[in-house]
Amino acid sequence: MTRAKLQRAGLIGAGLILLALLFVQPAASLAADAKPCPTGMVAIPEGLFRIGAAGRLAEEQDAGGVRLSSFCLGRYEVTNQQFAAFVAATGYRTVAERPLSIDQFPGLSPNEREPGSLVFRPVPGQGPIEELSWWHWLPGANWRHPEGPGSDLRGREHHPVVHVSYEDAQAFADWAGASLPSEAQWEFAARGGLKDRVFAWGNRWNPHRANTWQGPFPTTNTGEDGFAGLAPVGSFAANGYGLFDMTGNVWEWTRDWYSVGHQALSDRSDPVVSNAVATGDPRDPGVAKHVIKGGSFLCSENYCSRYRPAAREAQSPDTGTSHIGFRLATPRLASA
Ligand SMILES: [Ca+2]
Repeated sequence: MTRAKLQRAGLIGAGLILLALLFVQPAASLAADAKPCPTGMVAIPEGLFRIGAAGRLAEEQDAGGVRLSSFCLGRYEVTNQQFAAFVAATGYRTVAERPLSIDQFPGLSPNEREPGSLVFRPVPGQGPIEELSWWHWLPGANWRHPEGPGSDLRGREHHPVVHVSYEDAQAFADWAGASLPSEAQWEFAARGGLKDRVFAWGNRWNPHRANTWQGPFPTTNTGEDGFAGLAPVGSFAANGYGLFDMTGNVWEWTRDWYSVGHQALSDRSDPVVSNAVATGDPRDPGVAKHVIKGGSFLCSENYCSRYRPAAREAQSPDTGTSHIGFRLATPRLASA
């Protein structure tokens, strides 16, 4: 082990101990034969699985065998309380809190370059609904003010942090001495030990197993699952690996760059698509995007239904929204 690795191992310990103190529920003990994961993380066993799903959405196709080494994954999505600790310790300012660059956006007026983020608003039920018309650029919206100026985090300490870009999530992970999971790690973990099932718990949809949208999207969320918006992490049952909110609540950033299908991952060990693919999202050519996983409280049966482990979306790395967060991963530490 190199000095750099030793230093990093020390950071992992310090950062994750701090995180452990902030978790809202105690971690379950690991199996007796498992090498330890940091407190607040779950040991995911090594395994071979078929990534993606045949016969569903185009971007999920070309499911192939992927082999993974054992790793550790955050039991919960990173919360506002945890992100606040990071900001307090580092003075970090998120992308949504910075003005848009005049170099990158020379055509915008100073007012239009104000810091802000994308916020979801339900659409009135009358008349035709334009695709994505439920997203609104809101100056002043950021992780501290999820619905813009006037909103705050009171009572939301244990909600997942939102309005975080990929860069913000990566900065938090660096501070914690961890990383973001790869798409393959995330999907394997979301399956919870089940093989080729549609959902994280089996093949039958159950709105009471996760924070999703009930009712016709984007007009009416009935809140049948108990939450019309975000839920505190861990509000729904864990999957087979003891992981919470791998279905819904917030989408979660992964390290992989997005392209349609899984050709780049099939028949590989511990794969990650680490090269930006500017043509990866045919809906938005020229923009390289990261894979996000798990769906959110906005995913519904009638519109998105991307709350399945195999489902995926593409997200521009500089763009956080009110329904994207993340969780941490680390390599499985060797036993002492
Ligand atoms: Ca989630």
